[in-house]
Amino acid sequence: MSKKIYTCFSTDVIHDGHLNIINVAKQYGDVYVGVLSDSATVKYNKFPTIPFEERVEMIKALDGVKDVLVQDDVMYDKIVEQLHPDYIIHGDNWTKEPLKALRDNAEKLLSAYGGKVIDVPYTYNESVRRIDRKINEKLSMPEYRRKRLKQLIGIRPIVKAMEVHSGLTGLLVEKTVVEREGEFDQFDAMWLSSLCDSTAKGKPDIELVDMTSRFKTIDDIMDVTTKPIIFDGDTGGLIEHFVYMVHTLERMGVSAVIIEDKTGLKKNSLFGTEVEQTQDDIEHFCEKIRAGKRVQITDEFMIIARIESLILEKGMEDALTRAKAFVAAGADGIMIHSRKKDPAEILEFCDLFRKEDKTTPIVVVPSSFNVVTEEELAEHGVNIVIYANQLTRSAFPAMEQTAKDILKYHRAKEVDSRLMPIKDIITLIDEL
Ligand code: SPV
Ligand code: MG
Repeated sequence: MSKKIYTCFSTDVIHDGHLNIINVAKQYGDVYVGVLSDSATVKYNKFPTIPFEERVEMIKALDGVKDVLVQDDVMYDKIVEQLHPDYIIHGDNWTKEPLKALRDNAEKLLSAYGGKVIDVPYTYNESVRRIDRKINEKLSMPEYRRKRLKQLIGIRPIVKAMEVHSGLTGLLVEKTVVEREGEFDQFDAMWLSSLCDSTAKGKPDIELVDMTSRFKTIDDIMDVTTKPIIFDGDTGGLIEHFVYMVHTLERMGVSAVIIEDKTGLKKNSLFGTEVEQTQDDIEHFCEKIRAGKRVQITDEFMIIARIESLILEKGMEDALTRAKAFVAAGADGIMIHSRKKDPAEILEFCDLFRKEDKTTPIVVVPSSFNVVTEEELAEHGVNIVIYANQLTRSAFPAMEQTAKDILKYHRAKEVDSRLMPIKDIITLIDEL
């Protein structure tokens, strides 16, 4: 009986590298190719640009492929149980982090019955580079990027968004992939925080940084990334202005705007009742939502209503009444905020809201109630978790310490061991 050799493709385009793997694999026996499902792909790879069924057909049509299998998990356990391959073959990029966990997993499973892994030199020539670039460009186009947030809500147990305020922070959120205990993970989306966008400019978070400047930040980020963007629209401003904000964000390819039900001089919610903040009345805020929905062109863009009742200590009942009214006015999602350390009130809100509304996406920002896990939030019906400011808050102390130490020692040697090598910064930035 001929030997079975298995490989898994997580790609939208077949290039020289894949053909090379099949050619090498053929020499060992019958070639079986797995196609990674969407939900597994988005854990560590780019979002697929073609539907799963098309990827299956594309691989079935390849010369030398005996059969195509669906691979639902990034790891090989189920496939090995199902197919019992003699070999698993992969490009040798899986000998390095974070993909090394894949190789370790394959090796462990195969060694149980004498199977073997095969590493083939990873092909990265000009043609592969061009294909990578084309996929990236497609993913970054407004019509592809805009709809991706809704797509991700459909396939992720909880969508994870991370704060960005510059091209560099965008790149970090775009590219960071980790592996922990056999699970890969990456951020799904970017949060364009008003707090961090303002802070990066040394300005207070009071709707002072104007929209022209905020759109420029979006443009800087979009220019070097592909992931969907959720924009912190503060109060949305005057209704007459908010419609123009929606128009521009949608055209740019932003996926969602979140506006909060406050009025007058907005202050950051994390001040709570320590500063004067006024909540908008329900009908006026509904009017704003309706106006935004009226000018929206695509079905993909989302206007998410953020409720400040718990922040302003107006009570759960008020928060729920508002949620119901805002959804009825057309809001595509509800963000509920709290500055308590204990997540209890947030979870209570989610449970009560979900009793009546099973589908409207819920968004939370666990800056204060940071003990809560993504799994717990998902269990209570949360769809999007936003890490709203942690990159800024981690970068600033590191920069401050470096500044102090250079002043103290009159040279930079003492800080050098803490710094990222220039070479690594250069490789972070894509060459065109
Ligand atoms: C922001 O990040 O700007 C927010 C979230 O609006 S919070 O700071 O928690 O209010
Ligand atoms: Mg904000």
